[in-house]
Amino acid sequence: MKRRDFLSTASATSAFYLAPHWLRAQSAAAPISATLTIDESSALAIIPPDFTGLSYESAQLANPAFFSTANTVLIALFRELGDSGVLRLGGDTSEFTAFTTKEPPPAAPFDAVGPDTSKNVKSDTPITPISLRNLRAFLDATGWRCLYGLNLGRGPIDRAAEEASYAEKILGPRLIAFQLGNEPDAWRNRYRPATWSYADYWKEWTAAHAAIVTRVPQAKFAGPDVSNKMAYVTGFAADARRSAPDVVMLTSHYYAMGPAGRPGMTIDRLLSPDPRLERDLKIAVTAARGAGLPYRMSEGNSCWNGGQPGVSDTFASALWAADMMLQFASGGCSGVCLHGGGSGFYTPIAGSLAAGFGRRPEFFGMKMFKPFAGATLVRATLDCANDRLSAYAARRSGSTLTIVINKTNQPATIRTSLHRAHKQWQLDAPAIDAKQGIALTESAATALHRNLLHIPAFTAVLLEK
Ligand code: BDP
Repeated sequence: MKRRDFLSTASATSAFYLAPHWLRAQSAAAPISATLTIDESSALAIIPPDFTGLSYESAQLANPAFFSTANTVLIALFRELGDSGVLRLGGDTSEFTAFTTKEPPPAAPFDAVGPDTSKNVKSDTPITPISLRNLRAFLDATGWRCLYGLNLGRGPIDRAAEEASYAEKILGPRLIAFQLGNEPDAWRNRYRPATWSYADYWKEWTAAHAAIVTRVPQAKFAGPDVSNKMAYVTGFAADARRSAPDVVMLTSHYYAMGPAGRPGMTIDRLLSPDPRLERDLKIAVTAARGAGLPYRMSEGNSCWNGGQPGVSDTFASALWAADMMLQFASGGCSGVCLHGGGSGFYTPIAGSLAAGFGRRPEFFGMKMFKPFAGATLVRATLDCANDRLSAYAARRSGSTLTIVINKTNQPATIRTSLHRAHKQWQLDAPAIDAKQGIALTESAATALHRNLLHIPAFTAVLLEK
């Protein structure tokens, strides 16, 4: 059976024809050659079934209709990405939420909100118990659970504690944990003085934690949900281990590039390996293991400050997302939440109730990861001089999954011990900078021929045997 998923009509962007040489697929060029060795008996990491996640601004809760069972299209899109998954609510706007039990609730100030940017002028957004009840039903319908961000940056903490008591009761088993504050490592000269440090944060976190558990003794926590300062991650893991047994998860963010608008935020850079990912992931996973906790990348995407147009919203982000998710999984991470919402440049799902919802290019990269949820990653060694070609393999209920992601503009020919496969999924687009026409196609395994895997330029191929 052949199934095609189209974003809309297939078309290359006009920018493609003006694009630098390397951006164009060189189909006739001599293929890159590589050797792939898969050790099917090894076990690198078990990928949790709910590995895939999405992150939305907390302000989105100000519209109770958004995360509700009435939003059937959004529910279907969540399920298309994962039978279970994690919805993280937080972001910069989580420091501007104002929980209220006032009836009737204030009118929703907007339909959908995009990722926060430095240009957004923020004001308090009301969240009411109705939004929480609708969110619970939405989560029940998707099979997903949630990480819930409370306002620690601007407070007051008593209001956050009241919100926590409602959220705990209403969300019940759909709530994984509360997070206190968004990116506290970036609060210096913003919500806190220039001298703000991890020690100050931990002191405040402890006081806020005490206020919340007084009202919600069974509350669970995740953190520190930082932007990039790994000292907060290691500090929090050690402190939580020592004195907060109700911390159930270690979290931090990852943006591959940023800020948007600065020179150098290009497709070329997004497709290149990022040494920071590997370095920080190792630090986080080591800290988490030391504390007996899972580690989740709780918010991230291609380029912060709202995303880079022409990069974050193109097919490059799909190849990047599939590769990035597998890198995090290989490093022992328990899940990732791709930030988005509204019609933000990097959002995987774009739209609103009024305008309808659609799949952005990145969505297809996340969807390609879906069969890996719940699988056991095995060792896949790719012998290749080009570091934009990557391969991963996993075992899953009697079958083996092999994925090759070709982020180069040349085709690749890969010698492998794999000689047969039943099914193939191919992720491609008319051009690397295409915004439409992204296709994830299922077919018989045609990329594999007598131990040779043929992967076209700017294409990912997943084989199942
Ligand atoms: C992160 C914030 C999030 C923003 C994002 C961005 O947590 O709210 O939307 O950056 O700037 O730091 O795109």
